[in-house]
Amino acid sequence: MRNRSEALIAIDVQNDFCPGGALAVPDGDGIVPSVNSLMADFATVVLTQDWHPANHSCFASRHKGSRPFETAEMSYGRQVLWPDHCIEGTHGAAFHDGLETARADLVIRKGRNPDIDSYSAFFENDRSTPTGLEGYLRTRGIDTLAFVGLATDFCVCHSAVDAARLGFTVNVTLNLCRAIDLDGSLAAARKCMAAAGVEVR
Ligand code: VGL
Ligand code: ZN
Repeated sequence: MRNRSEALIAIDVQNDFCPGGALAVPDGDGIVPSVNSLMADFATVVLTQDWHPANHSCFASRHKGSRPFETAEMSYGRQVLWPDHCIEGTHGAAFHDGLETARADLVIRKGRNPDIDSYSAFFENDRSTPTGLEGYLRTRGIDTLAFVGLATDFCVCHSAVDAARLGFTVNVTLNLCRAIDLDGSLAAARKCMAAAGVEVR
């Protein structure tokens, strides 16, 4: 029986996060068949899409003398500088071809503000500007969220932790996620999720 109070949220299963993409996550595409199968267990399926304007301030290319994967101090705190990725409307920003997007009830795009990155599906990286996803879920009576997707240690982790902070019951299925793992970021993400009360399985 599909429980109407539960939603599956698949984070950023996009070409740029898959092998060959601009910010490829090792084996990112390996999760696609299992994510598709899992959709059948949920009454509500939400897909997120990292969807940046070409001049986004999280791109190392916008910071003179900086290289991808270095960090920079932003108005909202320290931020990793990324290779240009998921630029709105490009092939890299499109969902992986194998993902069953037709099944989605909602597609939410994030990272639209050129001045603030947005790892989380709920809040931009200032941790306070909402995307509107919380309202969508609450008005539909959804209180339990299952997260899968890319990347474990950035967008999945931030989304899951924010969801828990907002009072949702949250789980993350690690074998349906893949990580970037930058300087121990995967271990840090696991700790952060556990501390926030996210069930990591
Ligand atoms: C992501 C880095 C930059 C992600 C998005 O989806 O985890 N990571 N933008
Ligand atoms: Zn991004």
